[in-house]
Amino acid sequence: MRQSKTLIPTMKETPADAEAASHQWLLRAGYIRQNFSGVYSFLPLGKRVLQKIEAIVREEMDKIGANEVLLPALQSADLWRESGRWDKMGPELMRLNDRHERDFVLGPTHEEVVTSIIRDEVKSYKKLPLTLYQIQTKFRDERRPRFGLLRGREFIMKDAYSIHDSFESLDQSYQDMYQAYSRIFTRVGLDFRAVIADSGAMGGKDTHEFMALSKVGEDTIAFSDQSDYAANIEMAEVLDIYQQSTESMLPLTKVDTPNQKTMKEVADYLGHRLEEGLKSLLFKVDDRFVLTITRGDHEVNEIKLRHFLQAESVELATEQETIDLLGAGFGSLGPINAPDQVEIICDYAVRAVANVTCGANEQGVHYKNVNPTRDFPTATYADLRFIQEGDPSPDGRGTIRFAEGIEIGQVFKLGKHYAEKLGAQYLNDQGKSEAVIMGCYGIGVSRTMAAVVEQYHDERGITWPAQVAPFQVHLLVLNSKKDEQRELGDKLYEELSNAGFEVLYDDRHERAGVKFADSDLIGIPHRITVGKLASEGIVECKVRATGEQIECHQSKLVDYLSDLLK
Ligand code: 9G3
Repeated sequence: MRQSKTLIPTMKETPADAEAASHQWLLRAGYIRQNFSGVYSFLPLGKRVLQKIEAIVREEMDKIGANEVLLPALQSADLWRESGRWDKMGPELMRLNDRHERDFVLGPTHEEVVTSIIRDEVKSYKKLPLTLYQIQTKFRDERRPRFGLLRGREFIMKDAYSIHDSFESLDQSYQDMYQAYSRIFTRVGLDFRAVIADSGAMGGKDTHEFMALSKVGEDTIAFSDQSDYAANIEMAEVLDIYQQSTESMLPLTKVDTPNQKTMKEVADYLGHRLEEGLKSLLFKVDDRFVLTITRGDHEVNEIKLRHFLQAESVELATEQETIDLLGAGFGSLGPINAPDQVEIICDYAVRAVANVTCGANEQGVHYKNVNPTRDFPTATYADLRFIQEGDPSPDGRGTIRFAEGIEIGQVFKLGKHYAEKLGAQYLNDQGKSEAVIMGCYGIGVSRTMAAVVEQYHDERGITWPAQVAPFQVHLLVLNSKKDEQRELGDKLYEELSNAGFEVLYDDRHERAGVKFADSDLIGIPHRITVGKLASEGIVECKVRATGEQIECHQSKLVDYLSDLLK
């Protein structure tokens, strides 16, 4: 491609509202442009990178027997009414009407569409297992689109759906997809982890998220420093291996703690460490109230609470509900003499403490010398707290560390959820009608492109790994007014292209400084510069990522590049 004939609008300055590195560089290097909040255009270089990533995805999907399809972005609301998600989803679901005032959605995902196709076209176990995938635009009306392609309102996803007549068959596809995802993200050049995750509203039990490590990631990963254990912090399990206190139990005593609201204030007022106090939070879980008790230095993990209670919804009770039920506000809650209808659930760490403090369910009054097994013996115990750095890894090997990650992929075991909702039945080998079993698997393709830039850039611009770079070679002629330079440039452009290299040719009438700066921004792995030594047939070859450069005679160029790129 000749730069004089394409569109690569580089920018000298960093756009003010671009915080994430990938957002800044993709804008400055002319890969994308924002149309409006959360919606982007991919310009020629951006489109080429997308195609490289999509090609790797397609190769790996086809290798595991997935069949590519293209499903409509425009989906009938009727399907979403059948699945129950028309009412369940909030403002994130893009809805619209056609000229006949019929309801539609712009697809944020395609479980309903796929299940409706299977319902109509797959009636026998002989057709199973079957995996379909597409690479297609998705629409989600994010409340706060941010970080450019990392969280857009219109983005490109590869979404796959596997259909089975048994859970063993689903497990096989899940493993196949899991391995294919590992190959894809490795080939794309990302430093990533597959982490145990929460299936959220999707139902089903097993799910893993693929996380590209990056400071700008919105997810926190808990991983072991001595094994391959890794989990989204929402799911990371905490072992019940606490040292039981040997203190003898002291008599329960009430103490006044006027105007002490937070755990810290109470601990300081009563002169004890944070972990020598108990934190009580009242939750509304589906239609009942639950009081959770954790050590003062731990945080309740609501996802774990929801899983433990197998509940649909978990939310903190309002202060008014708390006062009405327990007789005190947030700062003075406790498990002692709580009303019988309030279920008390403690994190495992609570069972090991002795002579601690907790609220007395009277405003500004606390208990001290609280001993859980004596003072609230009916409590149940569970793994309720968020894991913390330094905790032992749940697999018993190593210690937990945290890292930020960008979720670039997710694999789910859906089970029969959608088939039952939409009536996708098949006849099994006994002639009995059964609901199909499904798995679903997503990769954020445009988000992956941004994740690569997050991991591959320096202070001058992008440093693409060769396998997803928009071109392999950036050919610069420094002074196109000089015949010998322009002629050698044209000759090399033709020669390298004929040799099968993807070449971006900077044939513009621009100063050398502009060309070098743009080349650093754009980040193509290998730069060939035709300059003063053109008359001797000598060009400069520079590796963008490392800065190393050599002079090379034009006759050796194809071999030099072949060694580097093939
Ligand atoms: C919606 C809206 C947003 C959503 C969903 C539905 C996320 C929704 C989860 C999934 C699950 C898998 C297939 C590919 C892999 C991920 N955000 N999810 O279902 F209506 Cl507005 O999309 N789908």
